[in-house]
Amino acid sequence: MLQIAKIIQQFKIPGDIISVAPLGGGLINESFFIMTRQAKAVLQRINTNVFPDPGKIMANLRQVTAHLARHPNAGIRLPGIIPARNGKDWVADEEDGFWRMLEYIGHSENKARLANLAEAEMLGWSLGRLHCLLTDLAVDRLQVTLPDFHVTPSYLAQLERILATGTTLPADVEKMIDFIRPRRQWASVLEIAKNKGALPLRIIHGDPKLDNVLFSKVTGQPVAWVDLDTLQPGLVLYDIGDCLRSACRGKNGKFDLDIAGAILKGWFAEAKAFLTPAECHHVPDAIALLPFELGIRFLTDYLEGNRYFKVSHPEENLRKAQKQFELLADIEAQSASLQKTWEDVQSRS
Ligand code: GN1
Ligand code: MG
Repeated sequence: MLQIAKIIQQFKIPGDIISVAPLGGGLINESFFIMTRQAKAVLQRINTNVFPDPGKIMANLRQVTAHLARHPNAGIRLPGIIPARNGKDWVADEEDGFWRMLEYIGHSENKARLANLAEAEMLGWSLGRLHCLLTDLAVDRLQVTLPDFHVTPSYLAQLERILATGTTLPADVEKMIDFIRPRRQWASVLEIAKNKGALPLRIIHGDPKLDNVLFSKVTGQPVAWVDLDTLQPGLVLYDIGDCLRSACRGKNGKFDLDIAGAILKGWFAEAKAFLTPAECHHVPDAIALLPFELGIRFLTDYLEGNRYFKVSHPEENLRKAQKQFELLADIEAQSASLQKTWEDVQSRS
């Protein structure tokens, strides 16, 4: 049986443990909020089925936190690493798995939903700021923690392998497959451009969804990005697509174009310093592609028996896939307005 106190004691956190509580709703890793008499911290067990070599995650995190710490006016930060007593950044063994401890960023909160356009603009700014700060750290200094993450055609190929086995599918799955089919060619749009050398590899967050940014409870401003396991080389377009995917879905399930415009405005205020014309050109594709990709990932996991994402009931991945495809359908319905919004953001900035 896992004794969490035994794990905590292996990290350089001072004071006796007062409490340990589960933290956040992540679908991959396990996170705990730790309080001792003298300190607070976040303890996480990395899912080694998803991340086969978590040492790479920690090496990337160490480099990036050190890099940001050198910027006098960074404006945004990442949680620091609390080292282990063994001299490394983590503890690991066969039985209990791979654990790391990170700084708890106090007086801050994450948001399930944005309250207004000002918050949306700040969210966009905080992502653009992170991207901008990372442009002067050479991309080849970072290791790949999760190969082919956000390579949509790879997820599509995985789904097609399952379908090729000829299993009988329920009607709602058939409907989703019918939705996916006409979009298969388009799903390679970013990969084709990347492989032609038209889109540069940059250091990206990889999972910059709304609830991975912490806002200060004092100033209301974004202060830190968390969930850094996919901080690795990739396309910056994956990040802006994923940010809008997570933050622009309104209560009615529709894509909120005003929120999208505000996020893009905040992001571009920083990102215009480095974005290439080809990257700018593909922003609308990325906004549509990320919900498509996540829908495919949820659906595939459902068909494979819910092995990747944590679920609390067997149909959860299927319902989540449906929501992503509905979001994409609405993005497509508003594509002309989205294009115009993005053009306005670029010309007004
Ligand atoms: C996973 O565990 P969590 O929620 O931070 C996933 C993301 C998805 C997200 C959907 C490594 O992140 O790509 O967007 O679920 N992370 C990984 O909720 O697969
Ligand atoms: Mg994550």
